[in-house]
Amino acid sequence: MLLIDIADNIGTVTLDRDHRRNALCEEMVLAFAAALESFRSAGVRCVVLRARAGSKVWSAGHDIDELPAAGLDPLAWRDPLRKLIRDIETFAAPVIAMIEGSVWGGACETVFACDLILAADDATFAATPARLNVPYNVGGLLTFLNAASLNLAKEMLFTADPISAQRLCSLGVINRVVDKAELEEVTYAMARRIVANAPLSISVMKEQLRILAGAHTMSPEDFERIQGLRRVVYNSRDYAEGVQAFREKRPPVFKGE
Ligand code: LCV
Repeated sequence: MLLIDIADNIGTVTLDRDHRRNALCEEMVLAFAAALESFRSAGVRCVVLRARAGSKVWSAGHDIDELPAAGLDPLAWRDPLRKLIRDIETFAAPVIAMIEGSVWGGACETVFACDLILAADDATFAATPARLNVPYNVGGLLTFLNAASLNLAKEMLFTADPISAQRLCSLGVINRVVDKAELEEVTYAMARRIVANAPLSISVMKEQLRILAGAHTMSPEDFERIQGLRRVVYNSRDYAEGVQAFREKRPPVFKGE
């Protein structure tokens, strides 16, 4: 499910589950965590997260077959996607997302949680909770808010439309858009520049920025209100319809109940 490589203090993780469009299943997330552990032991100073060259789909997001039945929080703390995001954010060295093809749902958040994003000119990004009637979790929405302006986050989340890499780059969400033929060279040139700098300074600044980006106060009452609202959504008939429609390869019919 993953190809792992270490060269010149750069660790590379290649998503390799194309038959399921690199959907992020639990087994893949656990393999990613193991890869990061091996990178830590090897003293890796920069990670590149990519799909195989020429991929049409970078990742189709959360493995829909692993979404829980209605009545259970689909993005609870222990969910594989939540673990993947935390592992990226807390890894001591920078993680560069190297994107070609389309990115969907939780994979969009995964990319936005990376430290740097370099994308090919054909890459697109679609946030899809509204396509499945999934009530995104608070930390996940914060990832989007830290990456994009409030109205862009709302456009992505409410329309679920794929947004071009060029547009996200013009809005500061993506670091670089590069011609696909040069993407790998430009990405690894940036990784080498990071590796040549001081790893302690970089890892401490990464952790400081993670803490600052997450420094939001919320009253227990507000948090409980949000969780109650989310429970209504994942308890709804629309939640079951969203997953069922995907499995039956048909458009969902949402009734707001
Ligand atoms: C499991 C899949 C998936 C998949 N899971 O190929 O952000 S949230 O809240 O929504 C969060 C919960 C989340 O991330 O949910 C997932 C959101 N992702 C999506 O909505 C994208 C769903 N996938 C697609 O729309 C298409 O698969 C794309 C456009 C990515 C690729 O289309 P393409 O025609 O190239 P297929 O659809 O034929 O997919 C190939 C196989 O991969 C499975 C899909 O069911 C199919 O399996 P079968 O060959 O058994 O039919 N697959 C694709 N995405 N997220 N399985």
